[in-house]
Amino acid sequence: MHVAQQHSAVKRLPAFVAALLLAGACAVYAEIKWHCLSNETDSDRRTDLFAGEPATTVIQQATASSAVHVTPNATLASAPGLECYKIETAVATYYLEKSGAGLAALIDRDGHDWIGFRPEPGSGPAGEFRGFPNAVHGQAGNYFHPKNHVTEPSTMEVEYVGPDRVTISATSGNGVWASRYDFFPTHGTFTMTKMPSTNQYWVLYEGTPGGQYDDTDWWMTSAVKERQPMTTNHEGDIPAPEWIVFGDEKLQRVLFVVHHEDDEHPDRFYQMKQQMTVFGFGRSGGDKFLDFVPQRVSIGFLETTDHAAISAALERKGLTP
Ligand SMILES: [Ca+2]
Ligand SMILES: [Ca+2]
Ligand SMILES: [Ca+2]
Repeated sequence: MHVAQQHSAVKRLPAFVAALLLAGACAVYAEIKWHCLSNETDSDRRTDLFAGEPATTVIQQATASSAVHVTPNATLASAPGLECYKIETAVATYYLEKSGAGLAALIDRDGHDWIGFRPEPGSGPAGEFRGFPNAVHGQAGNYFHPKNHVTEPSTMEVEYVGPDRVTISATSGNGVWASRYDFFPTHGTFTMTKMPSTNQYWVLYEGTPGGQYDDTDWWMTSAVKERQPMTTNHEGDIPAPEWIVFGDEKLQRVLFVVHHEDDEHPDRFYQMKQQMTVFGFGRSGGDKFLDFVPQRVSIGFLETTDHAAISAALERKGLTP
């Protein structure tokens, strides 16, 4: 009996050691995760403003999930009857409306839709005008705008699906315009890839900062470092780097729009009927100025409202020169 007990204890020993090692490994992992989630310094936070880094990186590795996930046939309650690609990341959910080939919704981590497209004819800035990039308007067609009664159809195709990128292309029904959407863990990038030599385009953000338009919503650019109210327009070119952010006084978050290629063309902002933003790269009045391809404009969220932190984050991600 005594011998048998000894033998049994010896047999159990490896399991006991394994349990100790496992407990130790868990403790180390928990410590690493705790450090990432809770113990980062202000400096760390400043350098990781695309929410979720590095904490989310740890979580994502732990759950082995993709950083960018696409659902090919999604519907959007605010745009009934229209089919969308739904692209989900840790910081944003994008709804890319298929027939118009434009973003109909851009939803932050708290559920606020910063675009708020609605297709009802006649809704104007309260719905049908909203979207991104709304790039081709009244020149060789109306394309790359979520489908309203003016938008003409495009065809879209998923070109690539990987854990860190989803790429979807779009071709206008008349065949003369083409574009591409790349969705990354931290932002989305629209690229105009084909255009007629006789026309020009713009790239617009027409939407609802923080989920709805408020007079207290605000904007800043790379050059305008203090918050400007919605009632203040922006006229003229944004000097390099070309970016603008929009904020909502209730949120410690901005939506950014970055034009990767600097130019001297005007970049205009105004609010329309206190219902949506109208911002355009390559826009003055109703005139369009973007005159070559490829050109890229990225859009996404940053979990800060600090000008210097925004500037540093966009530069670090390679979105600005
Ligand atoms: Ca708002
Ligand atoms: Ca410029
Ligand atoms: Ca410009």
